[in-house]
Amino acid sequence: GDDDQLQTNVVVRTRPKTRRPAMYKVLMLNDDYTPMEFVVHVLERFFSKSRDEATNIMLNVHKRGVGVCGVFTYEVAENKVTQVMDLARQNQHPLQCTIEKA
Ligand code: TYC
Repeated sequence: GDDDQLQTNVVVRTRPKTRRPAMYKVLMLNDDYTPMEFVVHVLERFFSKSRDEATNIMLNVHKRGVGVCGVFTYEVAENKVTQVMDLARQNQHPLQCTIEKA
């Protein structure tokens, strides 16, 4: 009837198709020149670590060569790396950090 002709063939999903985003680790790399205090500052400022946490992470990176600063979506992880590298460059430190899929 008239009502059928008004049908628009739209299917409504009753179970929302949500996907968790892929997560990425931000890794801090050791070097021989960046001051320990600068690395601690970076971990406090950009990764919201307490002074104790930041010191532990920094010392781990110093001893083992690499450490995880945090795990984020790709966009946030990229932003963290850019912020860290910009501040390191401004202060003429060779500090490097990078992203790895979690
Ligand atoms: N190895 C540096 C030093 O002895 C300290 C350091 C720690 C540098 C962690 C970078 O990601 C780093 N001054």
